[in-house]
Amino acid sequence: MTKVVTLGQFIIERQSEFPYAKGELSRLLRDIGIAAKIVNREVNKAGLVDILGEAGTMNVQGEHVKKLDIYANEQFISALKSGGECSMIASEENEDVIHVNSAVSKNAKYIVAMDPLDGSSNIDVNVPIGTIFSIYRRKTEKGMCTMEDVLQKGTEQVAAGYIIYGSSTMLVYTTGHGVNGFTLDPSIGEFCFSHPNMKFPSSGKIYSLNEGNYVHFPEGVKKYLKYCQVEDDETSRPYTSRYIGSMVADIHRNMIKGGIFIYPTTASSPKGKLRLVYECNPLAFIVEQAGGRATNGFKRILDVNVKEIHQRTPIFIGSTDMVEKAEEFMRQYS
Ligand code: AHM
Ligand code: MG
Repeated sequence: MTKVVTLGQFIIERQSEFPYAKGELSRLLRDIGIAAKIVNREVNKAGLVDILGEAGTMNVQGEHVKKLDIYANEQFISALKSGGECSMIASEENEDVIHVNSAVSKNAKYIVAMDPLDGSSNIDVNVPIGTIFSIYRRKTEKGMCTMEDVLQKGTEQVAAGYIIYGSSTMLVYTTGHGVNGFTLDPSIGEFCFSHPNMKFPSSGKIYSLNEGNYVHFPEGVKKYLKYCQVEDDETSRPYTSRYIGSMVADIHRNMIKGGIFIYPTTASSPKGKLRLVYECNPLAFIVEQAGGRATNGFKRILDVNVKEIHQRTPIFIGSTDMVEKAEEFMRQYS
């Protein structure tokens, strides 16, 4: 009989691989796993809002129904606060950083940046959504954290991961020693080790970007898109277009099948739409750890200087050969 390894067991077995290996990072990952299960339970019920009440209104029991992204934010923050290993949190849902001031946490060694529920436009339509998280070791020794602790480059991440709430729910993470994936078995309520040592295919046939923005794309992206659509037997073109509109789901699919995801600058988002600290850096870390590539079209995402927590960036991420090809077009035309 195959032995089932749960996320908790796996984290303990691999603890020696973690930087500083003192157990704190293991506990932090475990806390994130617990919050993910609670959020998953609510995400699965999202279709019942008509019965239970629309988000932002009262449900039939007269209780206030929270929007799912607010609910997810609260669950992750509460798990991180009570876990005691995180001293500061940056979240897409909060304008400012959150200092965890409890006696146990204020000297904790780790900072977490997160997008608690990414793909918000898909929440109400039963399409995969995700959670993205990034973990840094704080720079200051103890006491209240400063902005220096959170404004670290992507290269300084000690761990990063995502949860995809899809046809099944998965948690995928890295601590800089490859990428491993766990699938939630709802019957036992555990994330079970299912995708060992995930690898991004070096080339692929899928391109994912919002083509509706075509007229506003930089010239390099327009030319790359045309390249993807031209017939060529040797490189199996034309490629296939797949765009879910949930970055986690688009990148997860591409990691399994091979492909590129692009969110470039556009006329309405001249700095790009996606956020560096809690969307692009963690996904870039995971993708690089799986053998893929992530740049802003010219420069490695993980090397971009971080000036503020909600900073935006264009992103080209996925199979190395495809991202390099897109960069060639960017260098030539943009
Ligand atoms: P969100 O954080 O408000 O959900 O926005 C991020 C999402 C990504 O998951 C997705 O790739 C992108 O926005 C889709 O944007 P668009 O609708 O402009 O294509
Ligand atoms: Mg988001």
